[in-house]
Amino acid sequence: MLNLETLSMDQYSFVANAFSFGLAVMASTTIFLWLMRSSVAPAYRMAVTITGLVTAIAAYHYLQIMLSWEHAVSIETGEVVATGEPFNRAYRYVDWLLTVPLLLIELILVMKLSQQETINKSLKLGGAAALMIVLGYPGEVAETIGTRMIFWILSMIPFLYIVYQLVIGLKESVDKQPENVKGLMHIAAYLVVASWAFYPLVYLLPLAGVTGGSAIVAVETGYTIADIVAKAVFGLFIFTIAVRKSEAEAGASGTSASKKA
Ligand SMILES: *C/C=C(C)/C=C/C=C(C)/C=C/C1=C(C)CCCC1(C)C
Repeated sequence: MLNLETLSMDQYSFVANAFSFGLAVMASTTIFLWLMRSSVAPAYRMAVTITGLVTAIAAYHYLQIMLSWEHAVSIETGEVVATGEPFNRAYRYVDWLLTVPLLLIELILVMKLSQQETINKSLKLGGAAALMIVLGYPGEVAETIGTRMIFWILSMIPFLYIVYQLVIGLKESVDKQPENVKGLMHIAAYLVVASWAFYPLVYLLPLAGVTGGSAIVAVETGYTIADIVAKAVFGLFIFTIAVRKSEAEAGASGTSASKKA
């Protein structure tokens, strides 16, 4: 449905630059998070490690996406010509399949709930997230608008379940967090909802009358911006929460505040 030959040369390089920017952000965030890991208390190191793992997986896939974009077309006398090698949209979906459950697990880990609750919530939310991505893919690569629409609707079911869980289901756990991070925890949960809501909207753009080269630019740069917010910006939030909780627990050690599990 999205034909690369409808791109102008400027549109083609704009998207190439967006991928390159995405790669730089993901790679540098990974280095930062992993280097700073020891500045949080041991209880939060797993959350920070996974946060960096998410951006590392994304950095690798942005490299692949960038190369696939390069190989899919050649520039001949100022025109974008398809080489016959397809632009591989599966890289994004494989990336999401791995990173989306991990993002929810980061959020759950930094809350430091009981072990049972951590496992329960990770399985429920992580499973729903994986299902959402699997259901979205057939529509992303479909030839017709109708198919794109059907898989959008199917994928929206687990998506809405996750939103419900983040806004209502986790509220009780968020309310039990220490005072100095409660506000940040709320923002983190809403940041997930707001940044994730961007994806189904971007997916719909080709159905909303955006066509040809503009549709490709809108979808590819739209997903790239959303990825940067959902993985790197969100990751730095999780890191900040881990630092604040570590500080609060060090300050309160010996009092009941540090005994919360
Ligand atoms: C780092 C990548 C992230 C956070 C990706 C999130 C992706 C989504 C929330 C995608 C959702 C979709 C729908 C709800 C319907 C249409 C198909 C998707 C997969 C774009």
